[in-house]
Amino acid sequence: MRKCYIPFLFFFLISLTVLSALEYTPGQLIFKTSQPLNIKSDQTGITSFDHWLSTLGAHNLRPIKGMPNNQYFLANLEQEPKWQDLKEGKVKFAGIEYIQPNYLSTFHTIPNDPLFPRQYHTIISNPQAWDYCTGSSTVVVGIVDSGCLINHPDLAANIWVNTREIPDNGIDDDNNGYIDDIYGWDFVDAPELADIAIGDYLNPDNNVEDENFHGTAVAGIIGAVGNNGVGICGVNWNIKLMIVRSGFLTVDGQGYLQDDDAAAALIYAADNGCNVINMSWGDPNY
Ligand SMILES: [Ca+2]
Ligand SMILES: [Ca+2]
Ligand SMILES: [Ca+2]
Ligand SMILES: [Ca+2]
Repeated sequence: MRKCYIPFLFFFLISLTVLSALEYTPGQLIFKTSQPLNIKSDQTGITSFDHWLSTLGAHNLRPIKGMPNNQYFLANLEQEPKWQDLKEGKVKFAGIEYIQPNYLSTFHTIPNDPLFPRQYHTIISNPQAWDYCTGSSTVVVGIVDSGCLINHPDLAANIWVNTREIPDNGIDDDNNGYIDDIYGWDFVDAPELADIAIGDYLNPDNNVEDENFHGTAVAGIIGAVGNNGVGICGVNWNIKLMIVRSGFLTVDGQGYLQDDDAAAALIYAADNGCNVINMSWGDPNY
């Protein structure tokens, strides 16, 4: 009987070892320049920095989506730099403000116990607050997370809709740089993590559907429709939830958010009218 458990335990431990080891995206770095610049043929024009990049086999240098002023860039690498030396300032370049890994954040834990929402309402005294206010549809909260089940019966009425965009016509009607972004945008672009990622982790697009349900749970806590006889009641009964997907599912049922995708998502949320942005994720290492 005992033997039966060994392969499962082994698999579990292997999964933990592989996944817990990932603090950042292998084979990538992010850098910020002191001045705006244009990348040409994978060259920044800063000679010493370009030389250092070439020793790492850097390629596909590109600006991070949505970040301002052409100062934030991502590069793919054939070889990892000595991150400790960079951290300690032993390696630095004039014209480069910082160099960092493309860190991976993990979703904050939300228990799956069905009565948890009732507990937190009591803990933060929501019923008393609801005597004064139950939310407002003029307030837009950005849910930068794993996406959301936007047709969920207890969420649909509170999902933000981009009224300046005409759906499904293949045109960026509001000229914000994103085509048919009716419910927000999916910024997940993580081909480097193909070994552990599953589902929709490759192509940024207007599909903000949630695959590990973390974002849906977060959206529900913040703004499930209240007093409608359905499901739970959000802290806000009435609010607009802008879904900005930047995290994906991994084989262990958890997930990650890459810094470059999360940064682009935050910029989108701020530029498109969020009053508040929620980020229920992070990394205990920094
Ligand atoms: Ca648009
Ligand atoms: Ca359109
Ligand atoms: Ca990415
Ligand atoms: Ca409800």
